[in-house]
Amino acid sequence: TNCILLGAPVQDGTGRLGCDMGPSAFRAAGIGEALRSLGHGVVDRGNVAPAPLRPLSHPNPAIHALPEIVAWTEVLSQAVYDAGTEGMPIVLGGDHSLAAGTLAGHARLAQERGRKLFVLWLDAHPDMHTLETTESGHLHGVPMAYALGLPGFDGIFPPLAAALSPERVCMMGLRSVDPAERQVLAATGLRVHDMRAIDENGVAALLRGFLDEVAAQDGLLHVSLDVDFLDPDIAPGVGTTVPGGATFREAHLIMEMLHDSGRVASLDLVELNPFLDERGRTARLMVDLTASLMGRSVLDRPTRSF
Ligand code: DIR
Ligand code: MN
Ligand code: MN
Ligand code: MN
Repeated sequence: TNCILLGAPVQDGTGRLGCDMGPSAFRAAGIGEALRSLGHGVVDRGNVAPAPLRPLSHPNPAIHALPEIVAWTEVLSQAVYDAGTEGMPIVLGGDHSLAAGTLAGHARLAQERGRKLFVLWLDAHPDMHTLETTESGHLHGVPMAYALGLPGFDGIFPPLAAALSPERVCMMGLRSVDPAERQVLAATGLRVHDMRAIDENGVAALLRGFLDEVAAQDGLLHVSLDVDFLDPDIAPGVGTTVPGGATFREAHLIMEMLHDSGRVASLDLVELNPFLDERGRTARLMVDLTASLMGRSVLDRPTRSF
């Protein structure tokens, strides 16, 4: 695979500083070497530069940094689109608001190829607020609502080539859902596997159901990995830790199964805050998970056909 690394030092979508150091930390933790050692081509395009700001406002007074996040959305949508025409975009975040841009870019790529875009969202949070419902006003809480084409983004965020279909989205790891998000999740009917579902069924059975569907529809799969999907004991380097997250082996198993599926077209690594990390430990874990996704395995084993 021709891996194209794009740094996205976005931090205005959260309530604290530090995510802008994420791309550097992923590089220092050896993401490029890890991919090369697996036989992949790696091109590091450096960090994407933010677009100029336009004045923008919204009646919801809680919202922070709307012009900044809209500008990132525009520039990242184009950068991911360009990278996707040449290889597999791997975006080094940056907070999760960057997914507004990457999902817009992937939607355009999939649309032009006549393929169906599927999204695996690995996160403690659904990030499903609209601009009207967000109470924190942190725009890392809205990218999924935007990508699904929920109302209220028109004329503020860039138009989508195609809205994501809810039945092509699978969320795993949820354990912090705001009331407004809970309503929307129930109404739109995406596949949602909270931590209780993982406890009861295990990640393998849940993920297999989704991957079977991706294969049946010959889909392109985008993976969005938020650091807070992981348990804070193994991944402390994030501003929004929530207890009771995915374990080391649950996370690696998901990545190993994703590799075997052969369906992953793009990856976002988000919410790493190196200022909160313990000597690069969370950055290294995210790099190791990426390596599992890209083919690192303990033993050779026959690939299950999905
Ligand atoms: C909360 C927390 N739902 C909010 N969101 C996220 O601010 O809207 N934390 N995404 O990582
Ligand atoms: Mn998130
Ligand atoms: Mn999160
Ligand atoms: Mn927040």
